[in-house]
Amino acid sequence: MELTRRRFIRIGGAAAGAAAVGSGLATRWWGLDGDAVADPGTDGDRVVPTFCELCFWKCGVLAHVRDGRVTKLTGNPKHPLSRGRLCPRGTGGAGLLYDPDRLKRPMIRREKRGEAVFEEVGWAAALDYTAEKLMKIKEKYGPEAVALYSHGYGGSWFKHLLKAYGSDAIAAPSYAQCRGPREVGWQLTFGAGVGSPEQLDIENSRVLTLIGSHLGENMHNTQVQELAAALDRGAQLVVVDPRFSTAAGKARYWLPIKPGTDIALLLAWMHVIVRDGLHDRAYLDKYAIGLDKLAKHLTDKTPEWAWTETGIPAGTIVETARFIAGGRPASLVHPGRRVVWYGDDTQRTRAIAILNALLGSYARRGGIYVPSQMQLPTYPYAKYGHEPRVPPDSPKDRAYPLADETLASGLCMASIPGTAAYDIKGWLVYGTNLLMAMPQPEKVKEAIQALDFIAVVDVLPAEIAGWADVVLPESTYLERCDEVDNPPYKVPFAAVRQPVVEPMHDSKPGWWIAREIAHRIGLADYFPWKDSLEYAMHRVHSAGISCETMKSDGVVVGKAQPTTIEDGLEPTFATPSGRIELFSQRLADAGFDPMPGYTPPEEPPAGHFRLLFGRSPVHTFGRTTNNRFLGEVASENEVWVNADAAKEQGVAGGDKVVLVNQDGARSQPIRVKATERIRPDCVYMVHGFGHDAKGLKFARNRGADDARLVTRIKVDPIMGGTGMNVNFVRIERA
Ligand SMILES: Nc1nc2c(c(=O)[nH]1)N[C@H]1C(S)=C(S)[C@@H](COP(=O)(O)OP(=O)(O)OC[C@H]3O[C@@H](n4cnc5c(=O)[nH]c(N)nc54)[C@H](O)[C@@H]3O)O[C@H]1N2
Ligand SMILES: Nc1nc2c(c(=O)[nH]1)N[C@H]1C(S)=C(S)[C@@H](COP(=O)(O)OP(=O)(O)OC[C@H]3O[C@@H](n4cnc5c(=O)[nH]c(N)nc54)[C@H](O)[C@@H]3O)O[C@H]1N2
Ligand code: SF4
Ligand SMILES: [Mo]
Repeated sequence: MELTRRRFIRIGGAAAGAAAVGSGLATRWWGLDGDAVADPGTDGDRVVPTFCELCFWKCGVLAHVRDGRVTKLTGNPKHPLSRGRLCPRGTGGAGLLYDPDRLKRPMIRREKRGEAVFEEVGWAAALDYTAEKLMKIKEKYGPEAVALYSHGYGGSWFKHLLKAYGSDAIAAPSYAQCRGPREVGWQLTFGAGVGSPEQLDIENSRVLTLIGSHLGENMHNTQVQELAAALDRGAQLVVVDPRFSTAAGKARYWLPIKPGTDIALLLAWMHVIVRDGLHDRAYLDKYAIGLDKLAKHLTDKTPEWAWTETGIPAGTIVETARFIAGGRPASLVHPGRRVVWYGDDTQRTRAIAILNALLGSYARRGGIYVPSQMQLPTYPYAKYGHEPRVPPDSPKDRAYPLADETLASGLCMASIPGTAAYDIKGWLVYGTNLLMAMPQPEKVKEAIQALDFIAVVDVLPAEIAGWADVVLPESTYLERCDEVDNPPYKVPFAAVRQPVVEPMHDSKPGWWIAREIAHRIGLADYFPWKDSLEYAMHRVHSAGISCETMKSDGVVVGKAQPTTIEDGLEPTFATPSGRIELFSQRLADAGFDPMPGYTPPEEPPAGHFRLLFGRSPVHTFGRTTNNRFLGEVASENEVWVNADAAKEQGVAGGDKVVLVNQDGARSQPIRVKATERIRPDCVYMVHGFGHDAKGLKFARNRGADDARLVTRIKVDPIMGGTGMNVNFVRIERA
């Protein structure tokens, strides 16, 4: 069967979201509509419902098992996030379970930190060692000197452990290196964050505008399914991206914007909408404040002005502004997810929020919905005994009072002695590969070298594990039960992760590891349950949900609540004024622009390109690039270079090059993709390749790592997010 490029990038209709239902593991990949290999024939298998951990979306999975082996993974039709389908990554989850490179036994470091020389030890020795180190730090510096970095759903046990121990220094790169600015931008405007899953009613949108956010490559399952459904129903897309993304291929308008100038475009769109009276006046009168001030602020933000900044012709700006307004209130401007781009990111997402407000799309069908959540009582364990101390996550004399979570970058810097309010001396790292996820990886290494202790809980020998003093091998999501999942969503629901097969090797589930540590440091009262399934079922039962149904269905969906004005919801806004704040007094009081302003980005130096990066539909960061199933589909990244620019540089498609950034940082060799699909002033690559960890035998030395080129950041002054699209590279032949 022939796989054409056209079919591969197709995201319409049934091809979206990996139509893997009823097919084998490696069959019917996203975009393929025939079986590539014979169906393994899994009729009669035992089926265990659980939820996915190949990314952080947590789709419901039906895991098929025969003779103790997982035979295939399909989407749970009852689960509202999967709706019967998984994305390609979720379908390939068994590639993680059966990864021959998995961490198999606990290990203790035997040579210098970072040299990755370890001795395998038993669990008792590894846990005793961890407990001893934690107690030493507590005695010497106090418990708040230990930080936890935690990403992924199994991290809840370690968060609980650290709070019980006495520290609130808990962070993930998914905030200050990802969603943070948009949460703050949204809170300042609507009084509530965007949340994850994003509270966006994409399936009912008439016009969907994407600023960057490359849905279809960014493969969060439900969003992509909803996008496909909306397109099938005739919804129109406006895509603003310097690169012709997969979504751009489906769009009515593609605006190849000059990187870093989006605020100018957003202001000009708002200028046209307000000038021409295309905004939802009745809605704004009822729910918003500050329209007069905004209108005044927009007076000189004309399409002609924005043209010179963005490279988008004034006529196109006017036309698209009218087009977007024409779809209101079911006209949704997506807030994005990885929004840490240029350091003005809170203001850019504020601009997106304000534009949505002008369209009247908040709390509207086809716009932004107001979620509901299934309430589950907490398990009755001991109350945390300590007075919380503010984590030292911002440089000494500079605070980010509007940040609503702790900054991973801040905790990292606070580990370099003498730079913060107090020094961090110990790290617990759960499910985050900080050396690829954090900007300025050399600083991360400096921070690690200054620590008294670092423990890593992971499933794979990722780069970060190589820097650990003790490595604690966790069982994968298919071998364990975690906390119940009950996120705010369109419908209230609760889902359980159940062990599908026995833990392989000498790995242990996170709940067990955390509890064993707790028992060794006098915190047994905080872990009174027998195991995590008993814990989860206690919570489910005390919410009045049948444990039997939960176990057999994997998910229980509650009664739908009104989520939009159309359903009878009367929205409220937890802002100081109780209204949508087009003008933010809070920002003004904190010394920031109360309405978004525009500052032009820096130009690339001669011979340089701005470095942009994004996602592959078949991988999640670097966490799946060692997965053989997924590696079969994509095993290395390429650098996208505009075809004319490539010619000027004397390189052609397929050539291997090295990218060298403004500070002299060099990438690994990477193949060129010469294409018309990107502007000539930037280059683009997928994040997550270019592993150098010895133990990742499949992924090692395949493609290049963008993180090592992010030696420069621009910090968002409002909430401390690390803008990372501010590095420039030149192209050298490899
Ligand atoms: N398959 C897959 N899906 C994922 C993930 C994954 O690892 N794999 N990760 C998930 C997570 S945690 C996140 S945060 C999201 C990230 O996904 P997104 O939030 O969609 O990420 P972005 O960085 O916004 O999007 C990258 C796109 O922005 C464009 N871009 C770069 N600079 C600019 C600019 O200045 N202006 C404009 N308008 N566009 C620009 C790039 O060309 C690229 O198409 O994806 C999620 N979904
Ligand atoms: N340069 C650059 N930096 C980035 C980004 C980028 O695009 N470019 N993206 C940013 C974004 S949007 C985000 S959200 C962050 C994400 O950054 P991270 O949170 O670091 O995510 P991953 O890279 O997926 O790291 C996951 C680690 O968890 C391990 N793991 C996987 N499953 C399990 C499990 O079940 N248990 C345990 N204990 N470990 C597990 C993996 O082996 C891997 O070591 O990175 C940010 N940093
Ligand atoms: S979006 Fe894909 S990888 Fe993420 S949870 Fe869902 S199926 Fe798993
Ligand atoms: Mo993210």
